[in-house]
Amino acid sequence: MSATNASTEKTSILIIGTGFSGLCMGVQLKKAGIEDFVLLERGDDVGGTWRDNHYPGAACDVPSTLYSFSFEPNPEWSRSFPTQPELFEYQRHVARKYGLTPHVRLKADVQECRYDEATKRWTVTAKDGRVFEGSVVVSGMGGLSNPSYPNIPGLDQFEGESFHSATWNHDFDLRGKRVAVIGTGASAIQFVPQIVGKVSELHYFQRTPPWVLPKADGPVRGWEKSMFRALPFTQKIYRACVYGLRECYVLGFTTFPKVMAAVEWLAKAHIHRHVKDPVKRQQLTPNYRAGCKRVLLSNDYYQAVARPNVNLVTDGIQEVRGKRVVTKDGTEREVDAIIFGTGFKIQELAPKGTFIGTAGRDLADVWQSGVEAYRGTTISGFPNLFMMVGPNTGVGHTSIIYVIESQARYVVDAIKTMRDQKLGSVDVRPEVLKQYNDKVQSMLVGTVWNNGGCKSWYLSENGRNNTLWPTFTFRFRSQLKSFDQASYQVKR
Ligand code: N01
Repeated sequence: MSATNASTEKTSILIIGTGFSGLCMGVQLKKAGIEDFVLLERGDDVGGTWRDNHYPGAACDVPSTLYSFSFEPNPEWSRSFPTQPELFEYQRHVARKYGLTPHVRLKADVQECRYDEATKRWTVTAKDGRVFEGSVVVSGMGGLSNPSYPNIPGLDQFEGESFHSATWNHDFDLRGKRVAVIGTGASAIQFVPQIVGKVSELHYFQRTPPWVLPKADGPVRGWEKSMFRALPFTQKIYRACVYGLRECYVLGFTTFPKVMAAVEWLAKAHIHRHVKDPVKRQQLTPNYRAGCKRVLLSNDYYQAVARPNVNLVTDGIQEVRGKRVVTKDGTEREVDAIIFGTGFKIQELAPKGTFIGTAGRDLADVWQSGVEAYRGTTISGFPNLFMMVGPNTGVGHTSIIYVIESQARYVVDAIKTMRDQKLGSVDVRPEVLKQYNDKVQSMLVGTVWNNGGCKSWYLSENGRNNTLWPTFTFRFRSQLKSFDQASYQVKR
């Protein structure tokens, strides 16, 4: 049943999210001459993850020249690795320059997308009651949109201030406060060095230490910017070199995991150089193969943890009592604030009730038996739904924007095919979906992500890797070169 009513906004293509995925889709549709689309954004500005994650020190660990759209090179990047404010501004610039702003509906927090088999259209309902209707839905919600909180008894009754890295409370003055930080992932290693000099005590709760390498970061020099401005091809060449070099890492992750021993050696030297306390050194040294979890980059992390006001706690947290965090060994630590660097609900690409396909099936239920999509983009039983950065599209070594651009090209080609051939719906064949995923899973066997001796969010609870792309990203791009209609059941 469609929830269509008089105030329903009708269009052809509904894009959910205005992060890099949504923006890229919008630009590519415009370039293809398609104007009848709407971008639904739950926030009050475009930008997605890079709008929301404004914690101190937020930056990207992929070089700026690669972490940007190929069609919109930016000669003005101030650093080799872009910071959050610059990335957010870049996204706003893209929205303005490519005329996407009139297509954006802000504060449209999507609650449900429901497919109607009779009309072959999707009805999308926002939490504030607004209704949108279109024949195609492109989900650019991404996996890093919903913060994940640890399940610790008593946490909801904590008597101090608490917030997540993705919902940072800048009004809370950390100066002189006793602070607990839970989590030691990509976000925490960026904000801990920023706050350690302000707080009086930092109790840093580490479950698994990450491998951290030095970051080859620094300001982009004036002459480099001038060169990129005057001779844009030089930035393209630079980007291609960065891309090519990073693709070589894939060999270490997939084919020769022993090569990762060199990464471990470098990371251990990094610890040795900045951490003099032998106990902390040992606590900070991982016991799994580098690459099993995302390898992190920082030039100030170990110096921060080495400071005397940092108490690195490796005992698990048992409960929170009043203002105290109690660990399993019975130690109680009183704190004024808890900051969560505990990541995102990455396995929740389709929260229950969000995508209802043919025969009223909920994608969350369909995915109970395994999160999978064809070419990371389409799912049987969910016609005309395209998922950006879907299952097995994640990358740990290069820019996700490369993946996003590859998918956008495929989706635009699918939409053009539907229009040219007057197709009402395209639904990937179940046998094609299965065959594809069997292949992807077989390629992941033996990789450092599946066998590196760690427990990471790359793997689901049953140990299946439905997060990462298993090989070179140019192979991903090549399979998404054009829409392969024969893999789909089509209805006119
Ligand atoms: O989250 P994470 P993040 N009790 O999932 C710990 C991207 N990113 O927000 O390792 C105690 O990496 C958890 O411990 P363990 C990037 O893709 C990109 O830092 O599971 N601890 C871990 O230490 C990244 O991967 C950039 O044992 C708990 C931490 O919390 C993704 O965002 C920059 C716990 C979570 O680490 C997420 O990064 C920043 C519990 N119950 C982020 N639950 C770029 O530069 C979790 N932890 C592109």
